[in-house]
Amino acid sequence: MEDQLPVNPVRRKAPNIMITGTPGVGKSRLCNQISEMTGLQWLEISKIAKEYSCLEEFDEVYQCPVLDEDKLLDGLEEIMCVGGNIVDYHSCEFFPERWFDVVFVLRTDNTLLYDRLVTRGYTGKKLEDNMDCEIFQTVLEEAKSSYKEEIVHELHSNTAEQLEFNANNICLWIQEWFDRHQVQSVNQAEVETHVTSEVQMA
Ligand code: DAT
Repeated sequence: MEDQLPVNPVRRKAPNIMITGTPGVGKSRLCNQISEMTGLQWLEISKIAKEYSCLEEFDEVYQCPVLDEDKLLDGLEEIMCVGGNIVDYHSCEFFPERWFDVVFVLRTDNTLLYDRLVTRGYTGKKLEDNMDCEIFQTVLEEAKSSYKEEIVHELHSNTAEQLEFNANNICLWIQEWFDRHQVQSVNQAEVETHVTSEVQMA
């Protein structure tokens, strides 16, 4: 019998994780924490788009620049193939499905989110649209229709305790990924590289 090709030939050195949700739900806080705990790379898409000139003209209605998605995706392809990235963005449907091992959608209660967005300086249509986005769970629906349902997880992000709980659970998920794929975690690999170079120097 002929050898069969593996169903998923993609071999990453570490998982790629998507953290998404309406602005203000706590993506940056969570990504920062997970990145510090695991050594995985936090990709803040809004910042990267700005730094690498992936923004087109300013949208006056939505009070934000329009993203050049193709340019951004081309620029990210290589590092996403290597793996070990935590992608942080308020939308997820335009990324290639094959990039991600798991997708977490953060959710925040309306009154809390309203206060966070007002504190951030959001007003008028921008505030209203973002509140509607959370109320109608737009990002969750988008994630469910863009990725396999079994890899999409909804997480509550209302309190500091929930932030800790989510960070710890995602770190556990990452460790299990390494165990399943029988590769070292990024931190372990870093420690060993350091030790090896010291040994070679001696
Ligand atoms: P995002 O990156 O989704 O826009 P953020 O991480 O900047 O959100 O957080 C927005 C604000 O809410 C910020 O002042 C920190 C606070 N915050 C985030 N997650 C929280 C949580 N789980 N509990 C309490 N406050 C939180």
